[in-house]
Amino acid sequence: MKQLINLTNHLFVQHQHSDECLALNNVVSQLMLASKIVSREVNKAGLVGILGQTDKINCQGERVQKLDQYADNVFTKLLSQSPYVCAIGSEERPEVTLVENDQTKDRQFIVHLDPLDGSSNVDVNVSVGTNFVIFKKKSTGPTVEKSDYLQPGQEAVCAGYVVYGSSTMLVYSSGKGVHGFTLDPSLGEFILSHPEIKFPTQGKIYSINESYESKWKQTIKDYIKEVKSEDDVSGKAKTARYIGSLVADFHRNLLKGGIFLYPADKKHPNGKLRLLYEGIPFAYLAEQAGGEATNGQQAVLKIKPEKLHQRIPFFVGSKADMQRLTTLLERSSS
Ligand code: P6P
Repeated sequence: MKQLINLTNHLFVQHQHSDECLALNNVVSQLMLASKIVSREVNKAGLVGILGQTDKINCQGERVQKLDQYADNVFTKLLSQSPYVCAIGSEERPEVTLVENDQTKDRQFIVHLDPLDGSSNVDVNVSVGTNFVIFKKKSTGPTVEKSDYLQPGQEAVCAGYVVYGSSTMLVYSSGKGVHGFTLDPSLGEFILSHPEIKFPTQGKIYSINESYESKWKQTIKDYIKEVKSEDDVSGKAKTARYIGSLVADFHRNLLKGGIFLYPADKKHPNGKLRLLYEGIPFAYLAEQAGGEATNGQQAVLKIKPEKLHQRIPFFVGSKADMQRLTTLLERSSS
């Protein structure tokens, strides 16, 4: 029989069965269970009247999709049931959800997540996903401090995403490389299908919403013009791929090579994407896979978050492509 490695066992083996790994494994198991439940609903959304929008506007000022709300409830509830989670930050909630009880000494992990990234695409059957990052509580007291849930990405102990697409895949890293697991619905297990994923050092793809071109800084205009020509670092013009779902755009570029750009512009002066649960998960994976991620000035993983829903300009991709963009951005700022 072909070797079957599930995510639970993979995490154990990666961390030599350490005690901390037992606790982390429990948190990841809750994330897996929640993602299986969300996957089931996403895959039959058109049949159960869960498509479309609610009458709510979330703390981002965005219309809440029915599946956004559903996914947020499932992930928050299941993470709160872990004896090791003390706080949950969600795109759908203005404040952090504190999981208080009298055994807070065991509650050592904070989880930030976007329960359903790209959800506006669900109604048209485009892949969506769940992005997450896990931090370890640093303060020693019984309560969760702001410094515990506003840590830079370089302090993360685990990060990843689930992409609900032609198959449901969970891609994660706990600091020892990037590994992809495909959900086998007949087993209800995430089985290792993409071990040791590496970002190709340069890519044939560039991803950006070109409808905003008139709002970009000149450097971004110059870079996008360059990648469309033989002046690209690869010596060949890149092809455009942009689906409007970060998790889907990132997953494709991670496997095939390329660069994703969401710059600041006149409409989004600080960028659109959120640092804690969009920037950091993908930046953590990108660096673990040999790629890079910046906000245009510094590595995303070095940014100290000031607010839960802080937005950043976001650039992530293959090393050679990111280094070329960084050179142009540094030159324009000097
Ligand atoms: P735009 C989805 O709403 C999202 O947060 C990301 O998943 C996606 O990359 C981005 O916004 C798309 O934004 O402005 O191009 O529609």
